This record gives sequence, structure tokens and C-alpha cells, in this order.
Amino acid sequence: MNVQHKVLCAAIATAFVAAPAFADDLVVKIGHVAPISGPQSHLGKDNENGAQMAIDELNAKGTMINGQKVKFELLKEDDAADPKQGASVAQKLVDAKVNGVIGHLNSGTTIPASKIYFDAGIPQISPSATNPKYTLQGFKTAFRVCANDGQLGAALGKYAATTLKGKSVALIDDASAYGQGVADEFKKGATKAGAKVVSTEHTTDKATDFQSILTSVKGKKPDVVFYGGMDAQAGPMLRQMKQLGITSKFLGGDGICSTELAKLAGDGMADGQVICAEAGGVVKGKEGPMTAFKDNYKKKFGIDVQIYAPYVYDSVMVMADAMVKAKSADPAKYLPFLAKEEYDGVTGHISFDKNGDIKNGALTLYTYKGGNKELVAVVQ
Ligand code: ABU
Repeated sequence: MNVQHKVLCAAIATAFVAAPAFADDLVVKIGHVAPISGPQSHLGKDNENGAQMAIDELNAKGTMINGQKVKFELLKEDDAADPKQGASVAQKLVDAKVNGVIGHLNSGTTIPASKIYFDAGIPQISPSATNPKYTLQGFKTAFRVCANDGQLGAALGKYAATTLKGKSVALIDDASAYGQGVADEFKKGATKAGAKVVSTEHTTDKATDFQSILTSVKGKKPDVVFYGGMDAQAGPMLRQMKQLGITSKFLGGDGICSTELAKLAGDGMADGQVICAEAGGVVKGKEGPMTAFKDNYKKKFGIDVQIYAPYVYDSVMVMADAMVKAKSADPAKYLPFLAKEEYDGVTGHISFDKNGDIKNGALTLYTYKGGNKELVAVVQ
């Protein structure tokens, strides 16, 4: 295909996707927020793609609310994983009178933004913010479709001490709401199962040089290093561990559990050295919809899912489903229907507890072999 053909195809595709609403259509605005700039931009774009896929499908199938055809619009915002920018774009979405918000990606942005959405009465579903505090603030507008750091940390801590038989663990976190929280929960789980914490270190979610921290960790000879943070730091950390001759098992939560981690770590990652957990998962025999989603995603965007695109897709779908059931996209009218949703998505069954957390949230443990992310187990 020559360049002119490619441009023509892109223009036709854009015209199809961005078709204007007809005068009689009900326009429903869904806000989406994630870091589209900075070190986590690949994860933010993954989330945004998941939202776009859901919006395109809802429009293509001609979703109706109370007998009226709906034109869903996605208002995409970038919070750069920064709490202040997160609050600022949250206010921008409120001012734009969105009907609901999917996001944010990070706990550090989701928690402050949730107060802004709550005050405006706008339902918010985070597909990926795992700090338990998000849904413990008494905000009836806050929902989450993944498990939380309490579940992630406890499961990984137990896995480190029992399955891996780790007697000593070193903790490193990025000092974020997510990183510190998941490291604390890991510590509780590991020590309860008999492991001893021999070192605790802190970095940031912008750092790339971990030599000094790792030199100190090396002196403690830990069986397991746990990193509470994101893949953008875990990748170079693994490279630098290898340079320093640290061969400990490397564990982390969902923030490191991306497809990209293998590239970011390069040859710094030995086969089976890394174990991470995604804060969700489908049990054996029910993988069909998730597999189909991942195939469709690759066809549409030409890349693999990183972590949370399927959870974002389901978040949009469950929000739209509540609007259809409520016969209204008015936040005050569909919010009670969202709270009592029973929805079968690509990530499994979605229903919420009294706090807005997903009921029976699963975890999926992964490792990496030959640069590929491989499933270890689904834990429920
Ligand atoms: N759950 C991992 C990444 C997002 C967060 O900050 O919670």
C-alpha cells in the first residue's frame, strides 16, 4: 500500500469512528484520565485504547437509552501521573459536564480526583488504582473493577515466603500512594508467612539510577527483592541488579506487570526471576472473552495489551450498561443502577460491594520467560 492509500484509509477510518452525532442523538460524554505523557505513558495509552475500543463498539452497535440513540464521546485527558495535574483535569471534566469518568490510572491521582467527582455527583470507575483508600472515603461515586493492594500485597507476600521459600526480603518502593501501600501490604503478608524484612529503601517514580539503593540491598543478601512501583523503574532496576550481581527473585504488584517490562529490563531479567500480579484475572475455562479482547485490541491498535486495557473497556461497558438500565445518562439517575450492577465483562463478572470495590476480585500471577509474560496462576 503506498502512502496516498494509507492516508486515504486513515481518513476513512477516522470519518467512520468520529462520525458526528445526528440531531436526535443523545450525546453522552465519558471522561478518561491516565498518564499519556511521562515514564508511564505506555500504560496510560493502553488504558486510553481500552476506553476508545468500548466507545467505538457502543456507537457501532447503536446503543439506545430510553428509546433514544446514543452518541458516546470520549473526552481524553492526561494527568502525567501527577496528583496536581490529576486534580486539574478532573475539574476540567466536571466543567465539561461529563456523564461519568473512567480513571485515573494511578492511586496518587485517583484519590485526590475522587473528591472532585464526588462533590460534582459524577460516577467514577478506576480500572487500575489499587490503593484501598480510594474506595474507603465514603464517596458513593467511587468504583473500582480490579482488586486492591491489600489483596495484591498479601498474596505476593505469602507466595514469596511459602512457594518461593524466601526467608529474607528487601523492600523498595517509589514513595507513591500505590508503591508504598503495596510494599506495606507485601511486608505484612511475607512476615506473617515467616519471612524477615532485611532492608527497606525508597526511590521515586521518576528515578532511573538505583545503584546506591541496590548496593545497600546487595549487602543484605535477600532471597527476594519486592518493588512497590511501576515498570518504568522496575526495568532499569533489574538491569542494574544484574550489573551488581544480585540474582534474588524480584517481585512486584500490577504496576510492574506489563508487557513492556521485558523490554525495559532487557537482558537484566533472567527467566522466571520476576513474579508479578495483575489485580484481576479470569479463572480457567472462562478465558474466551479475554482472549478475544486481546486479539481484537491487537488488530485495532497493532500492539499487545500492557495491563489494564481490558479493565478500562469493561469499566466503560458497565457504566453504559447502568445508563441503559436506568433509562438515563443523568449521573444522579444511573448511579444507583451502577452500584447494583451485575455485569459479565471480558475481565469476568463485575458487581460492587458497599464501598464500590469489585466483589470477589481475582489476582493473576505472571512470570517472564524469553521476554514473554507467562501466566503462573489465577488466585481468587
Ligand atoms: N495499581 C498499579 C498502578 C496504579 C496505581 O497507582 O494504583
